[in-house]
Amino acid sequence: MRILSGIKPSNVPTLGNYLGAMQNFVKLQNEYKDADIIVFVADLHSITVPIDRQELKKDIRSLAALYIAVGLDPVRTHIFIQSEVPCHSELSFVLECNSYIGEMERMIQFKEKSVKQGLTVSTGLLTYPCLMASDILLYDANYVPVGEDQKQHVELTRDIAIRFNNKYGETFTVPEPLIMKAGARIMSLQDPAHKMSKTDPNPKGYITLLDDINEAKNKIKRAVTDSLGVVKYDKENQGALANLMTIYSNLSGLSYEEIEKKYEGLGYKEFKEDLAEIVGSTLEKIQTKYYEIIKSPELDRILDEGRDYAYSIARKKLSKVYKRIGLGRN
Ligand code: ATP
Ligand code: LTN
Repeated sequence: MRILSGIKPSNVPTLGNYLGAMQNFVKLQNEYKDADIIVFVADLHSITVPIDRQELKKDIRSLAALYIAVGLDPVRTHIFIQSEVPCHSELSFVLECNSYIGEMERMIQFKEKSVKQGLTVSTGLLTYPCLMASDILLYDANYVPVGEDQKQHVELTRDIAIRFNNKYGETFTVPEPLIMKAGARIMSLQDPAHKMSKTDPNPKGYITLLDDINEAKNKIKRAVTDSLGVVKYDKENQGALANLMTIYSNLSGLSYEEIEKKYEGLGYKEFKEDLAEIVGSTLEKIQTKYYEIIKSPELDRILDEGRDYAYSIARKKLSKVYKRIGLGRN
């Protein structure tokens, strides 16, 4: 059984990325001892929107180090950088020829991002789900852990795989998305109607894993809350508090009921102060490991191993695909 996932290296990952994706990779790694686990830095996905070259370089290395800092064990999990395995782009074109423009235009993320960008939407942003499908199908991944917002792309990957298998014969494993319920969608600290995003123009809305600890604590203390003044999980009427409770529950392991009990008769202030401490100590642990690994030659060794492992699997699959279609000489 193989589990595979990736994250775009655009800015530093947020607490949303951590709770919606990275933390789940670690849980799966520790739970499924027999599974083959592949986690990559999806750097080709980052260039679908305009991005500064220096920033990209820095974010690629930084995300690789953060994977290890949050608890991925390079002995158990293969970690690599997507653009170092050219098969991803190669298969992507083949899949573009086996999917429809209408399917791409239907993707919610495309619609949202293209509205934001107006006339300068790149072709790559439209075809991006084919690249994501390649990331998954090259490795015959069985399970793909992602946040709620990526579910539609994994479903499209399934459709493309099934269509290809029907047309050319059994070639790809049809993957399943793995959406972990709690923490699947962490919302902005300033606007609970929008997901926490590292591209939010208001930095008070998100906390990144490399934020200064005190600054991060202050963002929690200043997060918007509702007017009821009671610590009770009620997504409908107290969306902002429910979001903070989700973060609290995920980081502390306490259930919503246990948190409600703990703060019975107390206001938001105590709750937020404790949450700020919890977030602070989580970041501190991650950052200590991060600063150790980011400057060590060990990181390059891990990424070389990951690249070679990924390449050996991907190249075989791509040859099979080319043969099935009739490309090349033999
Ligand atoms: P952007 O915020 O720029 O749209 P993104 O954060 O959605 O980008 P990635 O960085 O590639 O895109 O996301 C990596 C993973 O983190 C995905 O599985 C995604 O579903 C998850 N994720 C992103 N934001 C959140 C969030 N607010 N809550 C939970 N999970 C999230
Ligand atoms: N598109 C995803 C990141 C991503 C991914 C993948 C996730 C790229 N390729 C393959 C799982 C499997 C995103 O933007 N969050």
